[in-house]
This record gives sequence, C-alpha cells and structure tokens, in this order.
Amino acid sequence: MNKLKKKALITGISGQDGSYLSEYLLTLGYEVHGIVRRHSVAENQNHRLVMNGISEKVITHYGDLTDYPSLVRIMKKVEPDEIYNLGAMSHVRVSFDMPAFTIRTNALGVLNMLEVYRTMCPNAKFYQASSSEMFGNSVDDDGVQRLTTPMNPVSPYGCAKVMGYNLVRHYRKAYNLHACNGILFNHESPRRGTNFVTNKVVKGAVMIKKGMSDKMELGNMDSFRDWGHSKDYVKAMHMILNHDTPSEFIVATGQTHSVRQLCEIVFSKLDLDYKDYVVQNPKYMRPEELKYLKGDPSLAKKLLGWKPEYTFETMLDEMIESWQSKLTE
Ligand code: NAP
Ligand code: G4F
Repeated sequence: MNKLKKKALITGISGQDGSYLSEYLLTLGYEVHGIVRRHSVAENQNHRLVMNGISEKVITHYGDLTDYPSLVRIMKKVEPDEIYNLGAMSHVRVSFDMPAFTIRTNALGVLNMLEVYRTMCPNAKFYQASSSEMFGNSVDDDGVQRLTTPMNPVSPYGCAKVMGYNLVRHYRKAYNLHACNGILFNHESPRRGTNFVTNKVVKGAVMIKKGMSDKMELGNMDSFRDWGHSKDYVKAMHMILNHDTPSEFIVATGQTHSVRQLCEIVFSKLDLDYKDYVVQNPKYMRPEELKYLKGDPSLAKKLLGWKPEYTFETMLDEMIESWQSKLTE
C-alpha cells in the first residue's frame, strides 16, 4: 500500500452513506477501509458496494460495533488517519422493536469506537454520524432546529444518538481529541433502503405506474422532514472532519416538506393522483412521532463552504429514474 495515501476507516461502509463516502474519498485519493458484518447471504454484506462498482476499490474487514475485540484488531491493522463512524441501526421505527440492540450499537458502539480511537490511534480525526432525530419535537420559535435547540429525543434511536453525540463531545474535551459531530438531517438517494419513506414512496409509485401494484400503505403522512441528498451530505462529513477545530455542525437544506407533499410531488411527476392509491396502515405508525424537522445549515455554509448540488426535486427525479430503469431490467 502507498504510505503517502491518507487512510480512512468507515464503519457502516455497506450503507447508503458509507457507499457514497467511499466513492468520494476514493476520488480524493484515499485508501478506504470499511467494516462489514457477516451475513448468512454473503452477497448481502456488501451489496451496495458491489452494485456500484466500489467493492474492488476498498478494503473491507469483518467486525461489529458491539464486538470490541474486532474493533481493536481492525484499528491495529489499519491505523487510519480518519475514522468515520457511520455504522448504526438506522431505522427509527424499528428502534422501537429492537431498543436494546439499538442502544448497544448506536450508543455503546460509539463508546467502543471512541475507546479504540483514544487508546490506539489518538492522532486520527473522528467523525460521528449524529442525527436530527436527537431534537425530537423541539423547534425554535422561528420554526428551525439549530445547535442550541434542546435535544428531547422521542425514540430509542434518538436517545442512543444523543448519548453518542455527548460521548464524542466529552472525549474531545477530556482527552484532547479531534472528534466531531455532524448533525445531519434526513438524506436520501436511489441507494436509500426501501423501508425509508422517500424510497418506499418512489418505488411504490413507479410500480403503480407500471401496473405492478395498485396501492401503497403508509403510516403518518402529516410529519415534516428536511430532505437532502446523501451525495451532498457525505462531502459535508469530510469537510466537518477536516475543519481546523473539531466541533459540531448541522447539515440540512433549510426546507421542509410533509410526507403528504412528498406523495403529491412524486405521484404527480408520474401523472398520477396519490389519493387514488395511498392508504394508511397503523402498522407503520410509531409509538411517538417526531413531527417536524427543518435545519439551519448556515454555519456549515459559512465556515466550511458547504453547498448542496441537489434540490428536493432533482433528488426525486434521480430516484424516480433509477426505479424506472431498475424495474424494467
Ligand atoms: P444505513 O444505510 O442503514 O447504513 C447503516 C450501516 O451501519 C450499514 O452498513 C450497516 O451494516 C451498519 N451497521 C448496523 N449495525 C451495525 C453494527 N452493530 N456494527 C457495525 N455496523 C453496523 O444508514 P445510512 O443512511 O447510510 O446512515 C449512516 C449513518 O448516518 C447512520 O449512523 C445513521 O444513523 C446516520 N444518519 C443518517 C441519516 C439519514 O437520513 N440517512 C440522517 C442522520 C444520521 P449492514 O449493511 O450489515 O446492516
Ligand atoms: O423515512 P423515515 O423512516 O425517516 P426518519 O424516521 O425521519 O429517520 C431517518 O432520518 C433521521 C434523521 O432525522 C436519521 F437519523 C435516521 O437514521 C433515518 O435515516 O420516516 C420519515 C417520516 C416519519 O415521520 C415517518 O413516520 O415518514 C413517516 N412515514 C410515513 N409512512 C413513514 C411511513 N416512514 C417509513 N419508514 N415508512 C412508512 O411507511
């Protein structure tokens, strides 16, 4: 391996963001390492990397955020310059079904990563994938969440992410580490899991258009989210980690849409009326719902020079096109 190349270690490399971040870091000349979990269907453990032609260009290691010895082994072998902790049980509704696993991975997993970082690679830089879900239903008077907005999480996922966020801040101060948090609002893409609402709606609407389905079941349609594109957001991760001073940044579009508006827009792009097809099923409701997200990305724009390339509409166009071609293959 080229000793002059910077080395990045990504947990969650097989996920949506992990795959885009790998691609981005490869274009910047990094040697990219990632942690994958063993899966009984071998193809599934790095499906997104294979599908997008990345698997041959990165180096993967078996491990798990809940398995401390695996993290020690990987950290010793890789000796990374940059660590991106993206691994998580990332589905908010599922976190109500699997709260203990969620806490073990999303909170104690961060602690495990911070400990191997502190004890084995303290000169590296560390990025933690924090989330707007941490705010819960707190909104400032002007209808926006910012760094000073109180964190009142409303899901096991959100509670775990708050712990991870606080641990990163604590380790930074206590041990003088370059550890930072990106508080990212929802971000989507054709690579998004199909059980998240954007990709579920886009895939379902394209199937209806093609006559492959005649209805779509959703949960709460009146919640609002600030949706951006994963490709834009992984660039922000790299900027946050490489900013002179390790700190916290919000990454968001500053615009918000409801799930109902999402349906209206996607179906109308396909010349359909969502009201003819969408039905509500309580199975997709959450015991407690986060009702409204709209982030203030001004600090990231001002201090990092971050600027998203996609709009909500161009992101949805790309997702629609992707399903249109996948569903004819
Ligand atoms: P994703 O597609 O669900 O990817 C999650 C990744 O974490 C997968 O590679 C998964 O591996 C891995 N993982 C899960 N449990 C693990 C464990 N115990 N040990 C090691 N790896 C584990 O999620 P994403 O959308 O890319 O999100 C990336 C990160 O950003 C997550 O931490 C998420 O919570 C956070 N985040 C996401 C958003 C968003 O809107 N996308 C917003 C804010 C924050 P498998 O493939 O084996 O399941
Ligand atoms: O797409 P979602 O599942 O995303 P959610 O819960 O906002 O979480 C995502 O964003 C977080 C950042 O704020 C990340 F930290 C987290 O990892 C994840 O990436 O749901 C969005 C909204 C919710 O209000 C949900 O109740 O859509 C509503 N919804 C309505 N019907 C549905 C459905 N969500 C899903 N997944 N499936 C439905 O059928």
